[in-house]
Amino acid sequence: MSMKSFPLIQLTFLSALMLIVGCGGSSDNAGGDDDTPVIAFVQTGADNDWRNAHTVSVKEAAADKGYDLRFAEGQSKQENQIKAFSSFVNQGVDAIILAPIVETGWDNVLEKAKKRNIPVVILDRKVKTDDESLYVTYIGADTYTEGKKAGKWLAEKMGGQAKVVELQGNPGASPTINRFNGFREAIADQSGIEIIASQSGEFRRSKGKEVMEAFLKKYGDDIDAVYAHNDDMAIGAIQAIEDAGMKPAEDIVIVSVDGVRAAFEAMVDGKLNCTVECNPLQGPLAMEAVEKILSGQADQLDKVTLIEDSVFEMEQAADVIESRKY
Ligand code: GYE
Repeated sequence: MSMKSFPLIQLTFLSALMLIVGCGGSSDNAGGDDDTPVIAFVQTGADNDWRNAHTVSVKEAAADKGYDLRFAEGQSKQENQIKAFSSFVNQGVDAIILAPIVETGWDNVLEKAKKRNIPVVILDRKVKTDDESLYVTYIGADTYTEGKKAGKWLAEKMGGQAKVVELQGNPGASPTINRFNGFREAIADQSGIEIIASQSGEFRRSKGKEVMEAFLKKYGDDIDAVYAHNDDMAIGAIQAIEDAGMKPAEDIVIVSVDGVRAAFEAMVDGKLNCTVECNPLQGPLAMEAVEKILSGQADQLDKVTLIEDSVFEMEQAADVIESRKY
């Protein structure tokens, strides 16, 4: 069901929306009458290296399948994502892939898509809904296990004794919630590991730096370790630690999540101790799911697909950095 008609008024609204939310890659055949499937992707934003690699992966995988991809990103605001999602429903696209910024608040738009028989794939972050039939499948990283791996690694590294500060991701986002809880589960039996402060750095480098500066002002030398929910915030924290005249990875041990290239570079430079991988190259899996759905084989898809990842330490970084794909 490619788009057969595309009223000018909608096109104008869409163009305006795309300007507002900074979208790219609108389809050339909007309103065209070939049979190319039209797939919409509603991304969270473009806040960090992981997110940008994720966007590229989805766009490339869509191109590989020969799909016409319409892209919108919410500039980290759910409100923008909801508007873009609704607009894609109104356009009657063939499927929508949603990477939801936060877990809750999606039922209305998902119901709207269901009423129009537009299948939805939830990618990367989870949604919380009482009605699981509102989406076909969820594909993403096992972010709870990532948090556990970070906690386990840190407890071992610190010999069970450390005062830890935590840089959380966006409030309400599934990886934030899972990395928060998974880490706590891993250190539950470690009475010597104490989380002395925990605040959101919004998964951003600049915000990670800002929050770490405040932590350093307040707790100074008491801080033994940083747990950052992503690498970009860890890199911001590294800058703050250096600005405070301390040595990252030596005076303060740092563990984060994602495994982006900049984290490997920081490890090679001896400034980051460990990163728990979270693979953003999810485009091919997403497009395989879309292909199954469009060919009437949605029932073959698992409701949940979790991607397993590895842990990388500073000592291995130089050997593996060249093989990193993001
Ligand atoms: O770790 C972070 C991004 O949702 C798993 O979101 C993803 C996270 C990733 O902003 O860097």
